[in-house]
Amino acid sequence: MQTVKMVVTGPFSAGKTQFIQSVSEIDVVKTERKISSDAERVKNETTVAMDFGRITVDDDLVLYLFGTPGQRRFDFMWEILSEGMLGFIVLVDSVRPETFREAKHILEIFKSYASTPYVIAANKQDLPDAWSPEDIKIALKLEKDTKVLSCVANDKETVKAVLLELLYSILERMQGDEEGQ
Ligand SMILES: Nc1nc2c(ncn2[C@@H]2O[C@H](COP(=O)(O)OP(=O)(O)O)[C@@H](O)[C@H]2O)c(=O)[nH]1
Ligand SMILES: [Mg+2]
Repeated sequence: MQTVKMVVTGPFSAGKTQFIQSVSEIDVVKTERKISSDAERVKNETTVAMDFGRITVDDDLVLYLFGTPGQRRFDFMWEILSEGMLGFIVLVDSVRPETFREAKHILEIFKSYASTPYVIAANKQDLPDAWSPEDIKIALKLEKDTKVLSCVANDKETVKAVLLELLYSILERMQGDEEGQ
């Protein structure tokens, strides 16, 4: 049995908790707390430590998903959560371009932790104001070969598609490493 650890990160309210909840076969271990102040306009709960979910791909492959807290004041958790990850997903809130800079910053930080494969998920594509994955790729100044995938976090199929793309990249990397030896 092979287990693969993936981290799901991205700005506050991008949809990380929803993303993990949609596909996890166990009840997501959430660590949400009520929040007050201006953030309340967006939502009134936030993830303070992490979300944890599991998805069985087949008899010999299980994915473990770790969702990060999105707010800077909890970012001391990020490096701890990234330990042992084989890949990561940066969720972008496609309807809030004012968060794109933060998404890019988070991407750079996770790249610095480990040189694993990653994908970008352009989330909330069901909403009319959503920026397209192509436009997000340009706005975030991503490299040409970076995968930017369309996603709706409450739609299990799109979440699975994102996870599979990352899994392919991870498997490709592993094969490349083997050939290089
Ligand atoms: N319409 C729409 N709403 C979403 C989507 N993903 C998340 N949301 C909503 O956005 C808000 C923030 O999601 P949450 O998972 O708590 O974000 P987190 O802070 O990244 O964990 C919640 O109200 C979700 O229901 C999506 O793909 N489409
Ligand atoms: Mg959350």
